[in-house]
Amino acid sequence: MTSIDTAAMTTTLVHRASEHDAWWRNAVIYQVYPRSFADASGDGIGDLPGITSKLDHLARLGVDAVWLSPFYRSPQADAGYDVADYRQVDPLFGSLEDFDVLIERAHHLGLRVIVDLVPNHTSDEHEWFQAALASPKGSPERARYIFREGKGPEGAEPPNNWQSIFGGPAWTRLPDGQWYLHLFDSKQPDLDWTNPEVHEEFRSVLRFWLDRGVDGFRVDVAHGMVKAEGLPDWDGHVAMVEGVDEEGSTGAGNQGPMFDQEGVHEIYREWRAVLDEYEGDRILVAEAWVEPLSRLARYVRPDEMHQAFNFSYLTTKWDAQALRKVVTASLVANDEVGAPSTWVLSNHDVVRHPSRYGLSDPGSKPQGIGIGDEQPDEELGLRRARAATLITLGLPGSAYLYQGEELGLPEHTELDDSLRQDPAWFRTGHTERGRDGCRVPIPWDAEAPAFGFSPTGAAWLPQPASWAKYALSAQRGDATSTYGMYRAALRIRRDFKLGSGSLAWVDGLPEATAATTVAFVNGDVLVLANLGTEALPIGPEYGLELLISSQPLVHGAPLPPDTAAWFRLPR
Ligand code: TEU
Repeated sequence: MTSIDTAAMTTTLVHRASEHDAWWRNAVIYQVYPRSFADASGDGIGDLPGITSKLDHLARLGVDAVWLSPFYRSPQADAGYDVADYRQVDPLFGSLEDFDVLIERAHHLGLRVIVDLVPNHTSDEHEWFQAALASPKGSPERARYIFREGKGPEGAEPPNNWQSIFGGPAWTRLPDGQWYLHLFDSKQPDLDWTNPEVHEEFRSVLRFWLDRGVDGFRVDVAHGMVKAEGLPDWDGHVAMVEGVDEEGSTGAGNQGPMFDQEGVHEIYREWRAVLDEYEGDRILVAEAWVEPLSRLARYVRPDEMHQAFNFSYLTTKWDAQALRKVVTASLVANDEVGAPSTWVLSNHDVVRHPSRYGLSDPGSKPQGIGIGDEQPDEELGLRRARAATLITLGLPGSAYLYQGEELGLPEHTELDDSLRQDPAWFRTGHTERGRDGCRVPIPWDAEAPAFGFSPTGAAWLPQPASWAKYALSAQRGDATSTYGMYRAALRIRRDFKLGSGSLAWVDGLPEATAATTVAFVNGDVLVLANLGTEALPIGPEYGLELLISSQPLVHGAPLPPDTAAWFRLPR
């Protein structure tokens, strides 16, 4: 078989190197899920002092910023995505003073800090909702939420047929007969974004955190805040963990009268103006499950948000051609509006990518994995995940990492159902396993109780015994470990300025391998990934210098299946 001949290589340029140097355009941002990162208090739930104690780990890893999932006062009906007070830290996680210490330490280490903003809904325990319950129909207190009369005799049926994303109806009835809308749990009533008071309040919340020094906000359900006028019926249903359809959609797009309405863009323009009043480059990142990518790009137009998670990329299967297609579409769509692409493979809502890639349909997106479900092939999944990471970090743009992926952590797929806490598990009548499996506390120390997550050995979800090998302590100092690979990749990415680089696909690969190879050039670096089942020959004579590989690789030897590598191109 002919090998890859870089001398004869032709390429198709789809994205030019960026001339902008704002930090967020090429930043690697690490998601911390506070309840599962590090527990300083010993109650089994991670907290802000725990995070502060591990910031040096993140600095050493080489990321640029940290995004913290919600730590605000909350009854924790959806692990903090049900906020009762947007300006207070929940005692579970610490205090505002703890937050100040965290951000000061992070900035000292050169790490920026992004916090989560949950504007689609509040907790039902928020003082606004409590006031709405205590006030009559038609009152200004109720006008902050979406209260409606029901249909049918005595209004006993919900105002429309919308389903909650967590399952069950999206409406709950009060004793006085009115119904309120909740796209998620009944303890998460949706705000009415046609009400100027809601706008005013959230501008003020933004200022509260900007004044405390945050570098930006990840905006929860950024595609859902405005609903179509009249709240028309819709027969579709969006599940929390959407399956991937075979029609070409990756499953990242949410349609329906509650998603991607024009009005959301006005909100982001308003917020952008607030951020622009502040010094430093403060950013907004959209959690918007919107397809196609050209629609998603509208969230990152110059006067709106800075970044939008690329869920189309996350939901793409382990398939070289599909990856090439989605990467091209992403870069083209974002270039149209002058925004970077924001690559992501895992977060607190999806099955961890090593486990997704270890399924018989690799990269498919299950609604959680439980003991009765197909169990991923752990070794194969990790092998592919490591290759996927080198593809991702080799792409120009920004990238998000989810805590634990630098350890190669799989999903906990054998969690006892009795321990599950995800509202989706309960609201679907135990048909969707939900997201607990990707939220299990991080193993830091193979020898310590709860693998060093907490000083007492307490952990709100148990870690599998097999996680000892993933602990940081078991990987540190080992260059071939997943942790070692991430550190090296982040360093090389920085040295070669890959984040602000270009992308040109390599054409004319040997026919037998073209369909199963991801091959692109970013600046001086050739990124090669073999997703096929045969080794991919690389001509040693062409002077490719191996920079890093996802599996041990001998110089000039063929690239094994499910392996990626970065090479420096000869000058
Ligand atoms: O998730 C929202 C979310 O993922 C859905 O909006 C999405 O449309 C769909 O499920 C994907 O097909 C965010 C948080 O990340 C999550 O943890 C919260 O539970 C949720 O919002 C409610 O705040």
